[in-house]
Amino acid sequence: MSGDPPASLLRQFAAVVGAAHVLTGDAAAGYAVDWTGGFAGRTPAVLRPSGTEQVAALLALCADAGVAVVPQGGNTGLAGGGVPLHGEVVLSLARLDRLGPVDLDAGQVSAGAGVSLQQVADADPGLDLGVFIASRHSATVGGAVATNAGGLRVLRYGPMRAQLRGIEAALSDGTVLSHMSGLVKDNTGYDYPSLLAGSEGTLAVVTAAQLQLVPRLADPVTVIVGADGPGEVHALARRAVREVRGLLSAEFFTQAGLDLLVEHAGLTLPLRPPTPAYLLLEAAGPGAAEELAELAGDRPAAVGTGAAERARLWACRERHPEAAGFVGVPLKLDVSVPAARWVRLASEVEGVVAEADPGARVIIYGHVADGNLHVNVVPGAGVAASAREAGPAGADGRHEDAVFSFVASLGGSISAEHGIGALKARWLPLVRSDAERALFARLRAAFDPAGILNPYVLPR
Ligand code: 2HG
Ligand code: ZN
Repeated sequence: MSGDPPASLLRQFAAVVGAAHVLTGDAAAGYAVDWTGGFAGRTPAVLRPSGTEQVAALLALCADAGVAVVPQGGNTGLAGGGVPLHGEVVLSLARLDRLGPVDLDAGQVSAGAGVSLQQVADADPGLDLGVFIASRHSATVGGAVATNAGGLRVLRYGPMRAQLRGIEAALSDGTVLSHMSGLVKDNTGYDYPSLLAGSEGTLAVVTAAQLQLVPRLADPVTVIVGADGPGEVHALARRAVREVRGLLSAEFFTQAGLDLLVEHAGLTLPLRPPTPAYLLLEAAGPGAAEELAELAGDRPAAVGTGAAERARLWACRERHPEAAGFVGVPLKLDVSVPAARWVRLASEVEGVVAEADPGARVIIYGHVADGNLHVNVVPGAGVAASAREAGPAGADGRHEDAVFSFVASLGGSISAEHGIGALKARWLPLVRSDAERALFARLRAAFDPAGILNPYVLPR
């Protein structure tokens, strides 16, 4: 169907969720833009179901009417996959907020799609969620599964997919799939929970997940070590992975990002004098402090043990996603390469962007032990002006062309964590073959024959 859904369909939606939970006009506007301001669309209606059956019923109505749907969780995504850029109906999962009792035998909990990651982490004082991301207070279970969120502890616990022990989801024809058994070992057929992780709302709508929790670690130690550049950061991180037994995080950032945060967000420098690059390491357990100190050697370092001091150090890294936003609307490119090529990526990417747009500002940071680099680009003045009209996240594609081609030449991925979304669909052929994309399309047709689920995310 083209155009907005007719009033009769809106009435049918209201009959499922109640009129108060079909938002239109100004009440819907906040759901049509992401927090960076880089993705702004419009939606004729936001639907706010309170349970899985309602989700399924709404999807069936949309499928019958041929109305496209964008599922939305905490709206903290960074690739535009949760924003109605083509006038889709928004299906907000925020009210699916039931957090089950913790199963202490299994160390697991079931959580509705709308439960925040922080609520899962707080479910039991002795347990924690292995996925730890800066947006954890707003980001929700459904969105984190759908995008296979990564974050700051992937080197230790893996991404969201690795925490999944079961899933409940609704297909676009109104079928509810539920496999929430929590079994660690379960070879009874296709692992579709794993397939839904990272599917970006294109196969089914995740309504709940059974999540494995991890032991809560007492007294982590955080260290920021100063380094002369990506080469030293990478060498130190590689040693840390081998030598620091309780390592949880190995994060990279540079003075360029820090300068913006000091100027605009009131952060204080972790080290004086400043150094060109930084490695933040966090570890817990016996010997953590000694092993981190040994690793830092006589390099400049700041150590945090108490909560306040650790938070101060972490802010230097965790607030980096905001840094480029102080000088413009950033393109958020999120790439990874094989470990041995990370130093080339981190050292050369700025030059690669400059060739495409000499006026661009580039801020890099990321998860060095995962081969992951976040490249935040604020296009140069001339480019930015045309950008706003040109579409989501600005610019005309030259920055993506440059960075993604470089990454592909290094054998890397154009999305390490955030997904393909609306931002990167056209560059997927750089990293996925015709045969792979044809398989994606067949999977998609099998799950969503009506073609209504996030139709503009990942090419069909
Ligand atoms: C992070 O690692 C997130 O901080 C966000 O993945 C990265 O905003 C970004 O580009
Ligand atoms: Zn990240």
